[in-house]
Amino acid sequence: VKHPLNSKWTLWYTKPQVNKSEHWHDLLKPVITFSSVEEFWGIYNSIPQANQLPLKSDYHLFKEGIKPEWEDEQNSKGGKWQYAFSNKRDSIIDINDLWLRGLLSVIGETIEDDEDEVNGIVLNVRKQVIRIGLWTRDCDEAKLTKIGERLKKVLKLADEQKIDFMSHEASGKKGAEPLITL
Ligand code: M7G
Repeated sequence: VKHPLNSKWTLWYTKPQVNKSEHWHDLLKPVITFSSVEEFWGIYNSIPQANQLPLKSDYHLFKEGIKPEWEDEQNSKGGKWQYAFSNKRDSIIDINDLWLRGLLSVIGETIEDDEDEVNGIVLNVRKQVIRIGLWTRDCDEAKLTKIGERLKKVLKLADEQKIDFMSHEASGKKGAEPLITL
């Protein structure tokens, strides 16, 4: 028996850039699409854990049909709630556990009510930081605040561990300030 998910989800992977001639679009590839709880666990158990990923790589889990790119028309008016874990400051945080809780909240669609506002979730593995970003469809402040509050609970963040929301449009600009901080 398979337990169907409400939506189909595609896992994407960005491999690290080895030389400057490789572009974003060459490095980002869909891995697999799934639509049940059992398929999710099968995939989760057969891919590298968050803490096993190489530096400069990303995981992206997005609704089927939405590319994990700003340019996708379902992302272009939205943005992301993001938390950046510093390897030094947050060394006690279990990133595997955190990423798994993020994944489950997205495929279970428990972060939002019936709003279809969450497009996907992203893990960026970088030298100094690991970032988790929850991508939304719009920049509606009332909806975003609710989503951000739930994300903090899902990630078990303390009050002083701040998450920022930035629209994709603003992210591209130098010195842009987050729209909301929670
Ligand atoms: P990043 O992975 O968000 O942060 O973006 P990083 O600087 O810590 O690695 C790295 C680079 O990847 C950006 O400067 C872009 O060149 C490229 N990139 C990332 N994203 C999410 C996109 C995207 O959605 N579209 C395009 N065209 N390029 C992107």
